[in-house]
Amino acid sequence: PRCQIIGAPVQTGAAQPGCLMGPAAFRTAGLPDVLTELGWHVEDLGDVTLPQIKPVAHANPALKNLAEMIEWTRLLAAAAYDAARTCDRPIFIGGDHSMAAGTVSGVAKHAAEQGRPLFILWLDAHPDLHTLDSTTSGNLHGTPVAYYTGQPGFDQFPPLSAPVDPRNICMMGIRSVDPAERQRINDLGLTVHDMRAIDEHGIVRPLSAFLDRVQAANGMLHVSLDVDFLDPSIAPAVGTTVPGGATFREAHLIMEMLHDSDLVTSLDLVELNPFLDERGRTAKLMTDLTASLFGRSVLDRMTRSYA
Ligand code: DIR
Ligand code: MN
Ligand code: MN
Ligand code: MN
Repeated sequence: PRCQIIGAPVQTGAAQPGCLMGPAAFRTAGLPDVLTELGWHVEDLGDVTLPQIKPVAHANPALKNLAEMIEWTRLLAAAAYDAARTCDRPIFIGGDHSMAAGTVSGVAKHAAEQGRPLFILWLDAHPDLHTLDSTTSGNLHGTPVAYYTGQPGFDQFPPLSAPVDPRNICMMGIRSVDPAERQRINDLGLTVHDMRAIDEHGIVRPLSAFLDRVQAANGMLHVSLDVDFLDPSIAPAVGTTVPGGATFREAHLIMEMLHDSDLVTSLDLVELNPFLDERGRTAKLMTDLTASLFGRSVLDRMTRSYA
């Protein structure tokens, strides 16, 4: 199988700088070599770079770096579309989560051309469901899900060729939701397993149910892994830590089940801020989680254990 790695040094969507260094940290942690050792043919396409751009005006005075997000979305959507057509499973190494406006809309275009529905597994403390009008922080990493599902108000952005159906989105790990996002979750019908639900039911049953839906629909599956999905005690290198996140084993089990399912067609690794890390600890954990998704296991397993 073939995998392409695309660096997205985006940090204009986050409140504090540092995600710019994310792609370099993933490479330093050995991500390409780890995947090669697992039998993948890996091609590192390097980093996408942003040209000089002019500011873009908006009625919401809180918005920060709107022009940058618009241009990143354009560039990353094109790169993601090409990668999804060319290889079996592109990995987009970030970069803050605003980059998912581009990566998801790009792979969505490819899925639509294949006549297959795109499903999203969003692993995050936050639903990132603000529109440009509802965000009060103005940090645009809180908005990609609203963009790629086609919510109103993104007229200055590249037009979506294939909006993602909100009912095909499953979120896990959620524990910080703003009022406007809470309302939108109810209105749009996303599946959201907050940390309360994971405490009560674990991750196996909800994830199996979602993977069964993807399989039954012959869907493509994009996984978007935000560092803050993980508990800050094991993953400190993120600007928006929220206590009570996923444990080491919960996170690995999700990745192992995703591998067993063989359904994943693209992956985002986002919000790593190496400036906040402890000797590469978070970069290494994110790399190890990716290895689990790409087939690293303790023993040979003869059966798919998630079903
Ligand atoms: C908060 C935090 N909901 C905001 N968002 C995110 O600023 O909109 N943090 N995505 O990672
Ligand atoms: Mn493909
Ligand atoms: Mn996020
Ligand atoms: Mn988050």
